[in-house]
Amino acid sequence: MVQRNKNFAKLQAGYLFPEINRRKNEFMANNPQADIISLGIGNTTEPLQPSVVKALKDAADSMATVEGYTGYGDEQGMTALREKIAEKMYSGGLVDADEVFVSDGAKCDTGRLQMLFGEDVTIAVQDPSYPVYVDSSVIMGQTGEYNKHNDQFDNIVYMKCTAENGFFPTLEKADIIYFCSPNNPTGAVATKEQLTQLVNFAKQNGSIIIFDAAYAEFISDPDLPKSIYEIEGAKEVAIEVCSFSKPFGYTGVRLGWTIVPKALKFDDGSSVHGDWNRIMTTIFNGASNIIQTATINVLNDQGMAEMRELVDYYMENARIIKSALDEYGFTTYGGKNAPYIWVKIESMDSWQAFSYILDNAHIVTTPGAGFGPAGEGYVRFSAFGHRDNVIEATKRMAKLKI
Ligand code: PGU
Repeated sequence: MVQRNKNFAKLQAGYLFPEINRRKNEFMANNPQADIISLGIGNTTEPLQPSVVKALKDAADSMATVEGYTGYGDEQGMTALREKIAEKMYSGGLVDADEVFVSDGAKCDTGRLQMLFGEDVTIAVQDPSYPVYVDSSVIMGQTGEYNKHNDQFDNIVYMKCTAENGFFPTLEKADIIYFCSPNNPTGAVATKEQLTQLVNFAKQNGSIIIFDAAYAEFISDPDLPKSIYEIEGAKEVAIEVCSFSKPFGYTGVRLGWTIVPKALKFDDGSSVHGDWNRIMTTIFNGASNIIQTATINVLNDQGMAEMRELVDYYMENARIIKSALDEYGFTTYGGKNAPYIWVKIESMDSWQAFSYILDNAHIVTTPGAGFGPAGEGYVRFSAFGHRDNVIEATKRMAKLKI
């Protein structure tokens, strides 16, 4: 018999979102008449925009011809797409095209990044944070055991992000620092000063930052940084993971990218870019050529304008949810330059609040504790629903007595 990867035994329960789905399905089985509204997982619901659909059809048609057919492509992504991403998603020459590695999404790259560092590094996460950072580092073997008394793994530094510190943590030493802005789940967006502090801290301590910018396009305030590379010196200390999932509605289409700057080095002077290239060429065979070709053809003024429409639609949902919850007396955070609303719950713990809201309003949310110990006492509302459902949900929220 083959020995199980011992790190799996350290993981607690299943991955957060399937676990929520399981509880939702259980509720539906017991309450078949209930009309459930999901404001839980951040999963897009609006159809693809017209230019995207046309570009996808054209790309598929092209594959039907001998001249247009392509098979395996460059593992790093099509050159034209890498150039377009550098040009359209990073203004002012912040990144070079050959620093852009196209992928099948930010989650997948976050997992693959574990391979870049191996099991001997220490990691720090914002607490609460997107659960993939902690779970994937547990699987890689970077952590010790889970401690029930504080809901923390040994060998992970949890940097608390609370209302008291404006959701920007006291920075703590670790080899790898995960940082997500706009933040999932708190909806907080780090200012230029805060990111400067982060970059300087990483420089002083020889850390590498993994900056998750999956929600960058949801920032409308021009003073807030969309990319870590807007901060001077960031290219020597940071990798940025990003995605078309949320702004283009590509959650099921699958396309993202990671920026690995050429200036980023390991302690022996070797190139992080070189090793990432080695990982991608060895275990990744490129994102779908149809999706890549289509996206090259929508990264223009028309396509970007349609992307803005989609983002504005979800941000109007966020405004509606936040203002309803505020009106009903809840303390809420986020929802302004981020598609998540982080809601304080005083009277019960966050899994109890999840069940209470599901039972009484038939709305699925995400319990804050699922994002880490400092998420206890909160629930997350996602703005990625259909407008009618969002409005109906806000009416039902009036009944919530928590
Ligand atoms: N990074 C962050 C911070 C995210 O919140 C998500 C999705 C991703 C990356 C995934 O990006 P892809 O490019 O689509 O891979 N978070 C959602 C969905 C749950 C999940 O497991 O990804 C959420 O509800 O938090």
